[in-house]
Amino acid sequence: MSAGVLDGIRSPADLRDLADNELDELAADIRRVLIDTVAANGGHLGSNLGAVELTIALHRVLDSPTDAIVWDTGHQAYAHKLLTGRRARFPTLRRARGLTGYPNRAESPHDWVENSHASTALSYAYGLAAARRQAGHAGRVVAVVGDGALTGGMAYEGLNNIGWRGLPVVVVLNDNGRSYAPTVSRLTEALSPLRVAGRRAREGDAEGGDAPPSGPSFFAALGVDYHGPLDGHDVAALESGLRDALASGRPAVVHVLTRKGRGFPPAEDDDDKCLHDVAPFRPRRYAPPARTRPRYTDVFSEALVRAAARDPRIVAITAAMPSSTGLRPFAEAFPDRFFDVGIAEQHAVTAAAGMAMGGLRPVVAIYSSFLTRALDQVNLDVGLHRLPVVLCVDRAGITGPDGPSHHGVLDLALLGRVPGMTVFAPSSGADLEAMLTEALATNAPCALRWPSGTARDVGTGGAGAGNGRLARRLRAGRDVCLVAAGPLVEAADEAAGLLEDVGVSATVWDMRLVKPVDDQLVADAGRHRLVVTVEDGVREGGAGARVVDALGRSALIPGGLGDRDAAPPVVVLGVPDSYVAHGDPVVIRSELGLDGIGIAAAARDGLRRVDRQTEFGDVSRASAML
Ligand SMILES: Cc1ncc(C[n+]2csc(CCOP(=O)(O)OP(=O)(O)O)c2C)c(N)n1
Repeated sequence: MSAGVLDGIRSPADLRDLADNELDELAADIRRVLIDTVAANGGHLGSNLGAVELTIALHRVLDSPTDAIVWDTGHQAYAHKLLTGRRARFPTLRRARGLTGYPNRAESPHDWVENSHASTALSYAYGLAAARRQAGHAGRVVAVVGDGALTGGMAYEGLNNIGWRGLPVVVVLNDNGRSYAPTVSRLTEALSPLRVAGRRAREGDAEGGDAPPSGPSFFAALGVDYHGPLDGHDVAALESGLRDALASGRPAVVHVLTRKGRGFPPAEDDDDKCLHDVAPFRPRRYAPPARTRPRYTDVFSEALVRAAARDPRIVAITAAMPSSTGLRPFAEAFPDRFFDVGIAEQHAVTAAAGMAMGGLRPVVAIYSSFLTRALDQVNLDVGLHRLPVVLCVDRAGITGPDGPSHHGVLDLALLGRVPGMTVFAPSSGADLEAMLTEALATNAPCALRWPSGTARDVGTGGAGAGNGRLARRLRAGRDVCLVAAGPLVEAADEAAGLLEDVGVSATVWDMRLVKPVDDQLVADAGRHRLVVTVEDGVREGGAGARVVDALGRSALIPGGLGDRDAAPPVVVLGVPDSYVAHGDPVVIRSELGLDGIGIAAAARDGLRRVDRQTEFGDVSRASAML
């Protein structure tokens, strides 16, 4: 796919000599490449289409990378990639070993930050500007933040500090009125009264109230100048506004109005999320992916609505992701019991604690990767107070093309550290509903975590699902005990089949609860020559580590291990202690040995080593984690 003016841009310096008509052509070229590439690979579409002119203007005014551009979240930096020497590799976007979906320091010196969690850019910019001031470095620092990301507490913490120290950071506020859904913010409403009037009229003025205080005075009070609002699709206007702000040498906000999805009608018209992020599609005729089988998210969505119809105390909270977390049907059925709090996970969790204190039964629907930001709140505000908050953790495990910051691999290890927290890991849709019912009936903190994708179907009538707080034995064998959590139960069952083919008899347990571990499971695992645990989270401190601990403790109880006098060795399979790159989740799991073949191979290898130990030494010496 060739793209006229864009193909001539090797670095930002090539942008400076373009005539006005060429700039228009360049913007059109970029949009074409964005649509075609995201259609092929999936990715962030609406946000990138809206930031094309802004990116061109930034790179014409600034001298990157001497001047630092820090993209908040980084999901909107595709045009930045195209203009900073990555045009040729762009078709590999989000593919294994290809370009990443966010800025990435290994890819380019123009990229500073690669964490892709929202609301951090102002803090990075503050730090960079402080370091540059100390070093006498003349490079300027610009943070580009969306109105959505500006709802996160860290953004305000950074802004407060930038103003207080008078650091010459320019904060470009890319205001398209949306996070995924319309942004929950009186501040950006105050800055964009016209846009807000339109939205309120469309929505029947659902959340009215007095006129909010004026935005510029808010910034002035913090010691930050305000420039704008500027038309975010007019390169000349943007350049002039940016130059003014940079020339002042003062902390400044440059307020830019953009349209999310600009130039692609299906994105502009998508009320749900302006095609913020999409799976691959046919570029000429966009259609949402057809789903035949329900995902875990869909099962949760329906189960929660059913539970809420029975219990009026149930309320649901999202941190700016109502549709992606499956809360849209709840919001429609119970608008007064639904809370979008903005991109503010910490606030979401503590707000849930407050609601539970007030007698409600809050459910926080959140992605695994974003929950970890609120761990202190989970530990102290929910855990210490023993409050009945239910954390419903989606996109757990290896998620795939979004890379290291989006894999949900820490939740089991971290949630397990919170005293009094029950942690459920459903391995099927039916079990998810059973666990949600159990969690909502528990007068203490609970978490359920599940992966993205289709829910395993174990039939109707509950025959294939577990109940209460019991683990479930799927197969009874003699040689090795496979203990699996959540989605890896299916892989463990497959491994047992492969082992049977080579004459190894395997037991398979579905843990169901990662915390507390069911005593029956521990007692049964203890009678095998080898235990292999499997989870799609970090090996260290996760579900497997809990099984090791439980086996070790039961070995100290007389008769705790039946007729064995030492706990069997345990192989703990999971995600290693490193950041896992982006790629196809099925391939990543297989590379990590977390599929049927990998589990079977680990079990055979473990058994061989145990047998060698038994032959040449004391079997009890094998009782460590292999
Ligand atoms: C801490 C955190 N929570 C949630 C997300 C998921 N997320 C990615 S982009 C986004 C919306 C961002 O809105 P905005 O900053 O206005 O950028 P836009 O896409 O509208 O340009 C959200 C909620 C995230 N990246 N980080």
